[in-house]
Amino acid sequence: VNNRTFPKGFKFGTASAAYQIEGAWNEDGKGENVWDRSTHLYPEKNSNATGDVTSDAYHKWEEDVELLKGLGVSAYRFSIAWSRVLPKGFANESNPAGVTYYKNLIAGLKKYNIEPLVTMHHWDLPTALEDLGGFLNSDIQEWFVDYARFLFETFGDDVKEWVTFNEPKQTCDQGYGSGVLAPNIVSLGIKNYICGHNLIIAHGKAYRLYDKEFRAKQQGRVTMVVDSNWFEPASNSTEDVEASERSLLFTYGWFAHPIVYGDYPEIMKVRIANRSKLEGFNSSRLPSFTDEEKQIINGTADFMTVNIYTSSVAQAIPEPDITPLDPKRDLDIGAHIYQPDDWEKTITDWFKVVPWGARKLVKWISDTYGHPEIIITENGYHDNGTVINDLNTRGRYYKLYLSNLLDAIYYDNVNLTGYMAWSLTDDFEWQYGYNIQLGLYHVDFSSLNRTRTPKESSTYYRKVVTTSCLVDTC
Ligand code: GCO
Repeated sequence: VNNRTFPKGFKFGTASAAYQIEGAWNEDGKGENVWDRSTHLYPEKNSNATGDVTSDAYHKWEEDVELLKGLGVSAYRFSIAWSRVLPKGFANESNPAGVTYYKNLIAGLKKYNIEPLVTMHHWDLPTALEDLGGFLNSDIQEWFVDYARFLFETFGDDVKEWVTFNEPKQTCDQGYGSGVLAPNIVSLGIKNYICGHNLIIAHGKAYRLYDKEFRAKQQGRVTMVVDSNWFEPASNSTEDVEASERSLLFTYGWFAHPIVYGDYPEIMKVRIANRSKLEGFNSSRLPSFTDEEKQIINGTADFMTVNIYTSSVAQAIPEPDITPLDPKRDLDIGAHIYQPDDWEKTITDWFKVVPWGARKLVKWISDTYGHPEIIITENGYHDNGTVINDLNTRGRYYKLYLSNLLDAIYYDNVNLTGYMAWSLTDDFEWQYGYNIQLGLYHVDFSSLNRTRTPKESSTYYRKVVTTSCLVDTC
């Protein structure tokens, strides 16, 4: 084995999410979710686009499974749309057609020995539950456990890798903080923390349910998918190095610390409590876990994950005045977070190509959480969706990121066991609609049958997957 070859058994796959690819938003008994509602009610918040049809995977899943087979991947990460299987969110009323859809998909994958890695919630909460307060209502903990039980019972004999929630930071910060994502509630610094709190406990309770009633028989694993940038210190001053660490703890640690160690990072608790006091709140804006809750959530990740696309710089700022929370200058974190102009950019502000950041981030996760098994659950490159000859852009991005991840495996001793490229096909990209795309396969959204065309990057990825190697001679 040379150091450009992925270890034996390394899992390559691709990732997707129900609302982004399925379409069929109101077909065969599916209930409405918060994304259906947001795109229909607030087109201006969603680039005037909807996921009503998108890449139409609901009807074209067989073709997509063939594409996966063609890539040679051993895993496929997808999500179940809660409101497709439980139209009103509650487990007492299920939708047989929705169940059949996922049963067929799972069977189709297994026929080709492609392992399903299933996300239970990828942002598409049923509106029936949102109308009761969604993630702001602590009852979500029980709604979610009932949903999880339904999924374990219905699919658990075939699904061995479960993800409870995808990118809770975005669900909460953007869904209940900045309001950029559905359900578009604006309450930065307050409701986003309440959302996160309920979500973490919901995760913990679902994990305990699996332990108690399903694990012995089904022998699967349960985790959460957490996203983060790497935050490079602006300088090697102690202050900037600390600002970088704080940024990681407020981003990745917000969710990872509770599910690994049973509580929020100390620095988060201290900073938010102090600031809340100065702001005149009579308790911290960050809720605290009871002892019983701590026990429920402690140790509830069977393996760790990370979605990484890009990196930022973190710079210490003087302890700020108490002014309205500004997402650009995150006062709770106490850092100025930015992406330098001279980093390689793509077509959006959001995104710089920073391959070395991926290596540093997985090393940080490994060091911070006791050398766990880690799977990259999303990584990918976006452009405006018209580029088929993407070998030197998307293909290059994959090569550079994978190369840095190999360095993490061989030189930093990180126990990285899998990698899911985002995404198999072009899709609905949330607030960007169809203006940015990340697929290995192009989708013609103007054609009735949503024709898929391989991009050059799919050929590149196939080569990596089938040889496990990044260079020509391994
Ligand atoms: C997530 C991600 C994906 C996006 C991807 C590319 O929530 O897991 O946001 O759904 O499509 O990050 O933008």
